[in-house]
Amino acid sequence: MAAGNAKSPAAQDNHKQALNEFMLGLMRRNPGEGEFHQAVQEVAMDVLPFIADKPRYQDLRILERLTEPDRIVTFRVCWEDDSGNVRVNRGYRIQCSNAIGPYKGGIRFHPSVNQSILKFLAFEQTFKNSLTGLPMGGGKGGADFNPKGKSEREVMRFCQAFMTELHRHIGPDTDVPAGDIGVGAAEVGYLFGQYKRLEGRYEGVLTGKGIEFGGSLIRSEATGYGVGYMMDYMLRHIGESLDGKTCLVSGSGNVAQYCVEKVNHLGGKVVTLSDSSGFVHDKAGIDADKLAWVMDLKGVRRGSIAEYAKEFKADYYEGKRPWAVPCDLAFPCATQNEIHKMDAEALVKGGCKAIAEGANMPSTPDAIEVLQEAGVLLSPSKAANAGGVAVSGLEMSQNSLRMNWTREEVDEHLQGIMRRIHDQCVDHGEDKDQVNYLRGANVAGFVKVANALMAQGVH
Ligand code: NDP
Ligand code: 2IT
Repeated sequence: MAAGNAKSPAAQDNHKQALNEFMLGLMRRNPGEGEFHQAVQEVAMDVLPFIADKPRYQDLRILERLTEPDRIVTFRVCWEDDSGNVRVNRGYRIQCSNAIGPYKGGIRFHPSVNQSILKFLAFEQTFKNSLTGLPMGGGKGGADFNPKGKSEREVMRFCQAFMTELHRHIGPDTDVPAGDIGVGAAEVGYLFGQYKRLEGRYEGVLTGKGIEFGGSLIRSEATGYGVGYMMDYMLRHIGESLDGKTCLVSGSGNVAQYCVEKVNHLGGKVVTLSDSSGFVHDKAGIDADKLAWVMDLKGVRRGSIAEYAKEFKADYYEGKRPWAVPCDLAFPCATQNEIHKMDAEALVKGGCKAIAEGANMPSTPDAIEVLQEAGVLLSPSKAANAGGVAVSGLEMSQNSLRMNWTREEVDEHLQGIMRRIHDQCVDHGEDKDQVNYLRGANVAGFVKVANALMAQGVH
């Protein structure tokens, strides 16, 4: 099925005007929320032309409704550090849409967290979750808490204080949070413990839990593995494979680590990793042993990626991103807006042919334009990193069934879900000679949520 966009210059002018009007209204209603504007514009660019000849979507104001979150909760998180000082942070939960299932999405602890960033993430999550085919709505939460330099007990006390307010807004059939930047298995454990203490119920209210208390096998690996599978399907679609390809990965946290593992498994060679201090370039490739060392560095010792360069005699570039290193494929897995226009130009110059986004919204609009003009295949985050939330959905299923599936069963489901996401992108994004994965993901993600909203009456 083609997206059915009218391509005449007059139709394109109309689409441009509709987009401008829509964005002006959105920006007026949401001043100072740059990341939210960016995420909405990326979706509206594809969805407005798609609904141009579908008056029901317009009359029922579906896109307007989806860009106004169902609700936003903000709250004070007050806790004591190890020296007995009282600390105050701001917590959030943004419930964007529960049209197709309970709100679902991660929790981010990072000093940069604000309402704009969480609104963009909750909005994106709504379409991503729709693409998985599982019954999950979209939400996101977090706090401007910086876990860096905090002791384990401080992190625990912060999680307990955060959940002391959050618990009244979530539940296994209302809103099911998980991890994101700064929130991994340890934090999910502390959050779960506090929820259970407050509610007195043992239920699947969070995903990414430890295997011993209701977690799913492969959840930790799922986002990074899914990114690898998506790239594999994109390459297969054009008759190629990852075998022998030189790959750039940014970030060195959960998503980056398991992306490297899967790329290695599929025959690619990863030569970079990064963090907030800079990036390392290891021409010899980051093999399984080096990756195990990185997992310990980041997951246990909470150190800087600069240490990798010393340990393995690799090059280290302080304060820089890896995109100027020549490559075949790139996997941004750190954070939003980490590929700027200049980075995109460097990627094109360096020979990059395809990108699968592990991080949420890692490419700026300028960068996307450069990449698309150069014909680089670009799987956007809402498609490429959906494996994480997909296995979260499978964790919810297993909790409801009160049973656990094997690694093989979960991985098989994950591969099937990523393949179906790929195929939906092709269905809605196939152009003459190339798949526009951005449009495919935006339109496919939108249609299901929009139809559910329409069926449920005006609200
Ligand atoms: P982690 O906290 O495990 O790792 C984050 C990584 O990104 C670290 O290497 C961190 O560096 C780096 N980073 C974070 N913020 C910045 C910044 N402002 N500038 C430069 N580097 C930065 O998080 P995840 O791996 O879980 O998340 C990475 C991305 O993937 C995020 O965009 C997240 O939203 C997305 N994602 C995560 C999913 C999941 O299941 N965890 C699912 C889908 C998407 P440092 O170590 O120095 O802090
Ligand atoms: O951005 C994301 O998809 C996540 N952080 C995972 C969300 C989830 O509920 O597993």
